[in-house]
Amino acid sequence: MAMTVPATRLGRATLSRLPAESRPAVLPGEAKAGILHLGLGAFFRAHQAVYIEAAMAARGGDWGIVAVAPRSRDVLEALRAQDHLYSVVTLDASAERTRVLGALTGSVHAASDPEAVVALLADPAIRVVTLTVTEKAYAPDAAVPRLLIDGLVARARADSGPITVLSCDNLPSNGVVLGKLLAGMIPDAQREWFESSVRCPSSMVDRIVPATTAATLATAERCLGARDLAAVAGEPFHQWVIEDAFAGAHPDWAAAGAVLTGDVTPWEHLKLRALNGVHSALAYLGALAGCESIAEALALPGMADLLRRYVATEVAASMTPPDGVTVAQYGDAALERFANARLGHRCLQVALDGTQKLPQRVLSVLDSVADPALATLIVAAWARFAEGTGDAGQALPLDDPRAAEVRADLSTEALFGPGGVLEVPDPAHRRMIEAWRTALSTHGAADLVRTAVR
Ligand code: CS2
Repeated sequence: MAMTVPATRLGRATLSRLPAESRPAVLPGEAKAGILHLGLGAFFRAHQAVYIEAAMAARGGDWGIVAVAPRSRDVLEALRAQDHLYSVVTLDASAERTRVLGALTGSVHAASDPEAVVALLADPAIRVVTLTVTEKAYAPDAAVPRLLIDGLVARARADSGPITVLSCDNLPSNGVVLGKLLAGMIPDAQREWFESSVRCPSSMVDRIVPATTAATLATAERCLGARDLAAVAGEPFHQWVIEDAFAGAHPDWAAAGAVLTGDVTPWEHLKLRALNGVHSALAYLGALAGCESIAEALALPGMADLLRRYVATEVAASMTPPDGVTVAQYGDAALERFANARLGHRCLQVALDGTQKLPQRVLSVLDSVADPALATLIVAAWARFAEGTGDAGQALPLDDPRAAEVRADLSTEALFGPGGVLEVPDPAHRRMIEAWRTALSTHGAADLVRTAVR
């Protein structure tokens, strides 16, 4: 009788049996902790952790990462059972590679053990904090800023030295936003210390990292010969542009391929508008048309032309790109990345939290060009999506922190008028949104996309 032998779990004990190309660049225990990361999601594991490991491999330094899971325990438990080892599957259009990362040195569950996070922030060995906590966490009443403040107060009292707090979320001027938020919350007694010892550089992060699925875990297991329940998958492309404004020591990120610059703003605008905004367009129009994935949405007849037109005209007119970069070319490269069908990136994943994403991704364009013919279509697609059913009557979940307000009154005036959930100040623009909503309801997204750009 055939018996299936359960695969060994990834861990220190299995490292020597991994294929050579899958072994970590830094072995567990080789580096001591120097970074605290808040937000243990897939994006952090496939992006910042990879850069930090590469920086240590190239230049050494004690930059091991203690990762903090704010709420959910699943990934944390999986990592603990694997000596904090996990792998990144890189999904090329034609191949897949899997490599184990050795950058994590520990983990903390913030919801049940906030004191441990505070103690780490007060530890002089920790000199950098990185954050991936999503757009909605940048509010004074959110848990993470509160925790950061408690930790910074403890650090000031312990006189543990300067610290850099580096946001890696998709917000424009993310460092400025975070710095202002923390400055507004820091008690008077620690204000002077805060001003001299804490820096919040801005940064632009980029890598498409879809949610881990059973297929991701199966690929990792096939490549490693061991089971990894914390595996993540991402596209080959990755980029990190970091403002060169640190409080003290930090990893040699440039040695890992990151770009350090005096001003991240043009990179942030470019990425948020020409990549993320287009991503959101694909998510809403695609979901309405019944597409599962972003790659499928991009393959709808007329879609690529429409998005190319949008980037080359409206996005390009809304901003000045970084030196040496053309908005249209950057947009074309983004479309090529979205066409990677192996990613299986679900429209509904990108559609999450629209009220938190659209301002910087699309309203920023809509508000700064003379004729936002297509920016208004993207906003209309979101509103049509928020109505809750697609073109074939399929249910579309509105997963958004402001879902209740949105659903309370879905009229264009309520959503986008004065005091609306997403304000569009110009009444003429609101009329354009309304006209697109009518067209979307009448023809359906697929037909509209096919004929919108001629
Ligand atoms: C996406 C981003 O889910 C989304 O909203 O647009 O996560 C996108 O994949 C990354 O920003 C790419 O760097």
